[in-house]
Amino acid sequence: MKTSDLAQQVLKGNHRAIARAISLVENDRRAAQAMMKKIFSRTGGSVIIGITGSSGSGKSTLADQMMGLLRKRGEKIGVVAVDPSSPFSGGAILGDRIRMMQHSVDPDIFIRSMATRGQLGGLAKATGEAISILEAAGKNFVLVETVGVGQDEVEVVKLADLILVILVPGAGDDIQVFKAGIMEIADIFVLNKADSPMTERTERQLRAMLDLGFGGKNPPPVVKTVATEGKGVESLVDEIDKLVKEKDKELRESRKKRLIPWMLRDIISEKIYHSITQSIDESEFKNLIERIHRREIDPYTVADEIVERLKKTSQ
Ligand SMILES: Nc1nc2c(ncn2[C@@H]2O[C@H](COP(=O)(O)OP(=O)(O)OP(=O)(O)O)[C@@H](O)[C@H]2O)c(=O)[nH]1
Ligand SMILES: [Mg+2]
Repeated sequence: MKTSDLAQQVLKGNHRAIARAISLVENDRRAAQAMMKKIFSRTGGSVIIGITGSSGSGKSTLADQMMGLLRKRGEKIGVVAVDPSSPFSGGAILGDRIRMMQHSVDPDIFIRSMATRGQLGGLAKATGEAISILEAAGKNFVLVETVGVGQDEVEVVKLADLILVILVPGAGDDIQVFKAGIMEIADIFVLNKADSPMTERTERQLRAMLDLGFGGKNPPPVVKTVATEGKGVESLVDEIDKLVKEKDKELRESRKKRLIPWMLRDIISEKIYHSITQSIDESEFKNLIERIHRREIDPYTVADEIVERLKKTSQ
């Protein structure tokens, strides 16, 4: 399919086209850019909800329940599940983890998993573009599920308009979430698995921590849920609605705007990188590496020369 046809189909909300477009973003940067150009004007209109928390905390189960409620309202939903540890993309392995979602067969819900591309920032870029594709495809809500550990993952979560941090009663490894700097960017705390006897204790600790951390300012709301039974999910969706309506209109705008310089820089450096790799052929590159290795020349001079040559050819 030509990129312009693909873009057309994405804009119509065709799920197969969305899937192909996301694969393009993951695997073929040049084609992806051509397509993104065609859909960009239709992006930026959805509510992006980041769902983060340690592995097994119930993110997928919760997302599934939220989808159920949002669907009843007639919302169209996209879900991106991000897996930083898996070298596979396209959902081969991660698919198992999200297959439990009962809504994966709903024609108005698109679910996709994405894995890291191995380079810092690569995951955030691909995820950001996947979100844009879902926005252009007319999804009102895009849920982004991520375990939230590691720099790359924190970047992914920052793509969201609204961030839910999922904690579970008595779990020591929630400290990981603290470390990653996720706590500071939470808009809503969800204490899931509230059917556990440890719930009250953890809730007390969490509220105490928030009172300290926010020094008098309103800390983010804490919502208790039992995702497996759907308990508390309605309150959670209410809180989300409230945030989206009130304080968040402005906040969302500024968050979205903050992403633009980041995105633009990224696209420019990608283009420059591409022209550099095009301007030297493989054998010359190998030769330069050999010479640097023998200390006949230094990499700084080589880099200067290549950039100079690039400037000349582009004039
Ligand atoms: N008791 C109880 N179990 C729950 C609750 N929510 C989820 N679970 C169970 O916890 C397990 C993990 O749930 P998932 O939704 O897969 O958790 P996740 O955070 O998406 O996990 P990863 O994607 O692997 O990081 C499953 O067996 C769920 O059935 C809850 O509120 N109470
Ligand atoms: Mg999951």
